[in-house]
Amino acid sequence: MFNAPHRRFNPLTGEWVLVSPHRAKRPWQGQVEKTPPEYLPQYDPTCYLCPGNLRAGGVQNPAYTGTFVFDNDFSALLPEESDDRHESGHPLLVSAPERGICRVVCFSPRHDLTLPELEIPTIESVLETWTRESVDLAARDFIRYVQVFENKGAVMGCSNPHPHSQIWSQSNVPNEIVKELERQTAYFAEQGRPLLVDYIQEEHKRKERILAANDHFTALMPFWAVWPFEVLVSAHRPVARLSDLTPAEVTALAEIFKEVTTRYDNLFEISFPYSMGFHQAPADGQPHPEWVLHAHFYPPLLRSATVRKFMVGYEMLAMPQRDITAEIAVERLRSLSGIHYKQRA
Ligand code: H2U
Ligand code: ZN
Repeated sequence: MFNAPHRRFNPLTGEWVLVSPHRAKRPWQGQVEKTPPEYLPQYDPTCYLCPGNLRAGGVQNPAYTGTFVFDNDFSALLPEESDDRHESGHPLLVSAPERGICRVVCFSPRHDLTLPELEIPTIESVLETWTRESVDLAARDFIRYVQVFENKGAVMGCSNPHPHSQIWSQSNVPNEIVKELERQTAYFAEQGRPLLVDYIQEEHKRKERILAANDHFTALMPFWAVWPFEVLVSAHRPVARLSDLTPAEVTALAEIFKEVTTRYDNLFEISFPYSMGFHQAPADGQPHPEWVLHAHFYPPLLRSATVRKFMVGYEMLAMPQRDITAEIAVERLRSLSGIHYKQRA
């Protein structure tokens, strides 16, 4: 049991988090306000993402029945090479061109069903769609990295409740992946084993931070978690990319996703907001034996459906900080039912 202020090291990024457990001695007392349940229709005629509807850019969606993928109408990146070059001539004014392709992936035609409410085969089809799109994008000669992610909930800036995710692929490896690549490469060179394979094995020995596990995947609250209910979902073997998963691993991953997101929703009996995304090895055609496919879930909520953690003040200026330890927070999630609250009602 950690009782005193301390730092924890994130071996994936090389960064530290400050933990202040003494500030959270009785973290779960006091009023926990319940928010009224949100009712969404199965089909919403005003939704940009529902089948058959017009999107914001004026394109009509097909009457899709499974997952549905389209190029983002407002892409942050563009595939065309540009001659808009800026050579400042000064080492303190550096820019570089960036090309890419952004897509949107709807999970299903149903406007009202989020990941935990989908059946396992439907979650598998979402995973298969992310995989197929990742392969398709990685095959472009100018793409070096494919980021699959879901922004869920208005509090995370998600623009539409229709369950969907995004894929941004780009010509350079982005910051977080650069850090993880450096750290995993260095660990593999020193130890001869992938960092996350060792980490997951160690966590299974200690059993303090495991949330859910099956033969192929583990969901846990990492020792170095920053967000109150942060979860890491990791493969058990060095799978470099989504496309390296076997069919059994896809099913196992779908089951873990359903379990993690069900417990999240059950925590405050709301559709739990988060940003979630996969970290795959860069799309550089290399084998990457050091890399272990994983997903990070970063939920913003702290104490209730309405009390969120803000990364402000000391955290913006110095380093991330948390009160409640990962060990206590994961116990909260572990103690919840594995059956979604809407299915129990
Ligand atoms: P959010 O995860 O932020 O809700 O993203 C939804 C994306 O969908 C956003 O990037 C795109 C937005 O550009 N979009 C379209 O491409 N067409 C639309 O008609 C609506 C939203
Ligand atoms: Zn919809």
